[in-house]
Amino acid sequence: MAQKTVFIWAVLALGWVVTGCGGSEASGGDSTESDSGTVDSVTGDSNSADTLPADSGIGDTSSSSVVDSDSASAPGSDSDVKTDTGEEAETDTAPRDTGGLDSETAVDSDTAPDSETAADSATQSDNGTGAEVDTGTEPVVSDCNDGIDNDGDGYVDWQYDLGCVDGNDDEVSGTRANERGFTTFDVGADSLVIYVSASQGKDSNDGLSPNTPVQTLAHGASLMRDGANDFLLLRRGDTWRGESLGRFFSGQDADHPLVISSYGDSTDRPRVEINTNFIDHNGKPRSYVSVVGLELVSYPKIPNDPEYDGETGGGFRYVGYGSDLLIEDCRLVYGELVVQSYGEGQFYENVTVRRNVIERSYHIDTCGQNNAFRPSGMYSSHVHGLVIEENVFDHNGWNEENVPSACATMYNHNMYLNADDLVVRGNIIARASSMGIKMRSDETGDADTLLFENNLFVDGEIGLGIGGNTEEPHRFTNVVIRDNVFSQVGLSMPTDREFAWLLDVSDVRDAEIENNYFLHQPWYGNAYGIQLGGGSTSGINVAGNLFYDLMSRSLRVQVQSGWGAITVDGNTFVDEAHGSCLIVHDGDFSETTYQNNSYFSSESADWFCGDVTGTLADWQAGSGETGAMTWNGAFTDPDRTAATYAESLGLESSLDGFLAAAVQQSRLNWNETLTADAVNTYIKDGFQ
Ligand SMILES: [Ca+2]
Ligand SMILES: [Ca+2]
Ligand SMILES: [Ca+2]
Ligand SMILES: [Ca+2]
Repeated sequence: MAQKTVFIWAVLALGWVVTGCGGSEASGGDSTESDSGTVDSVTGDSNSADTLPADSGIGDTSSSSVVDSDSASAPGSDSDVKTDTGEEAETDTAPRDTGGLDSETAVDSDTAPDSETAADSATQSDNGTGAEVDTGTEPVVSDCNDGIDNDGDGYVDWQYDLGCVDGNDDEVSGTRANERGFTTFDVGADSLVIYVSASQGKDSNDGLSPNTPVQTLAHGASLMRDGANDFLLLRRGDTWRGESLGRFFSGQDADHPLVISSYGDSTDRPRVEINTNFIDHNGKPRSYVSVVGLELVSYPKIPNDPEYDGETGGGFRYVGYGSDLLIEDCRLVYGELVVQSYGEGQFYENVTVRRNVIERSYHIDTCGQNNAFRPSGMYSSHVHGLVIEENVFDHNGWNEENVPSACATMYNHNMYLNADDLVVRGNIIARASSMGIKMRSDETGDADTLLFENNLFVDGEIGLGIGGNTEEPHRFTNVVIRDNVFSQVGLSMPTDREFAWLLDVSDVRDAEIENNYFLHQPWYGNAYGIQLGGGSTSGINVAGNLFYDLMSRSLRVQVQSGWGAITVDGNTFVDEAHGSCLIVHDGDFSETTYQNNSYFSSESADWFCGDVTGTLADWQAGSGETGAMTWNGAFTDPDRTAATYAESLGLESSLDGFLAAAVQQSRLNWNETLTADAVNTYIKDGFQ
């Protein structure tokens, strides 16, 4: 962690500009260039959807034939995939780089040790959502562990009945609110349920019962029916290698999806070691599919794997269109989740990504800001209705600790998103190569109705960036950013560049930025809590946020002529240690209203910089702020971080220690204390 004493003046003089993905190059000092430099490649990404070559190989999208041929060709589909979506897809679709997994190694080296502990403590301490758990070691008897088919559907207990969240539940599927936040399923009267076991199955079996499972995923898939409410269940604790499902199928309708899930006595997810995408729509429509509870690891990216190459792998490549796709409770290691609408006037709609762990997507040879490879954790383009909630996105875009040439770059992120009706809620977004979330939009209104709520952003070099890439006005509209915690962005300096930007908002029309916590950035002068920039920023309400322990600038406002109606109201700005400017406001005040904010800086005189420099009195005179006051309060425990939280749970007292436990989350080993909401509540409670 470098410590910096850079003067703000220097920063200003260099004129850093936030530019989103490309913009992350800021520290180089060149904003504009970086933009344009990266823009191309970046632009390629989002445009790629449009320019993707049609699937030449596979002409028809019509239902059944496609299905057959698809699934048939699944194993061999590599060639298809590559040829079809070709180079463009690769360069463009950043996502395609689904890393492999070194799960073993990864796990060993950094994740495993703690995780065990975490898991243990978890289970003991709070796992028992039910009151029963507390009462001691006696297993609680519930419908889901009583040996009885309580709901008469032919499936017994948590091992086999998909209406069970775990052993402490009933066998009927309910709403997520009634199933502790997980998606459960009822098997339909006309559903087929196909069992697959790598360890116990034979492809000569019928696959219709847990006693007669088939062995390979491809054979299991061949028994499914396209357009049906069928279930492909993988035996938990088993491992498959080198198998994938190609394009797979569609389900019946939104309420009767086709489901890939799991069964059996183990609480370990079924593990599929892949060397290509597990599912790859590859330009075709697919709808009503739920993939639940799988571990997908790209084995050519497992450092000690005999077939290691550091390049090959995959995850989910949803490039095509369709609706009502769910990915839940999966762990994706070294791979990428891509949802990219492709096809004239065709879009993905209602895509839900929940309670997954997506970690360490990477590609070798990314050092020196090489942008030839663009692994991120998740990539989306032109999705209509995208919900991303309660996931762990950790350490995506790089894996330098385990693979020295897999360096962090400014191009790779935990999430790289374009969507309308986007909800990003309750996620842990940690240790990104560059940005926790990069929002992308190249045209006016091309990303509309975006909600970011109660996420934890930690480490990386930029928290959430909304802007960059082009200068079209109002590229982002109707944005709500509330109740998030941004803490220790810049902690590990992934790309070795000394800066930390927590939230950048540029060319946004109508945004509520409310009740967020911008915390703990004691290292760099090239830094801010929030930056408002761009040429068309308007209708922005920054209210009720807390800025604490930020070196350099808490709020940076760079007014331009196209701005309108900016309000900064009722925020608290406190720097007790770094002698910082709390607000740097460049430009006039005709479109900005400051009111009712509280301020304290350890800087002797200049609490404010930019066009009004000086004391609070100077600021009030120059900015016209009414109701401003000097903060003279005290916080109960403002130094709380993910590390101190980990310590409070009995884990290693570090961010790494916390994340090592968090990436072990799964439905059958769920620990409420390891959620973003739990960490955020703990941190926020330190500011009472
Ligand atoms: Ca039962
Ligand atoms: Ca049952
Ligand atoms: Ca239930
Ligand atoms: Ca049931």
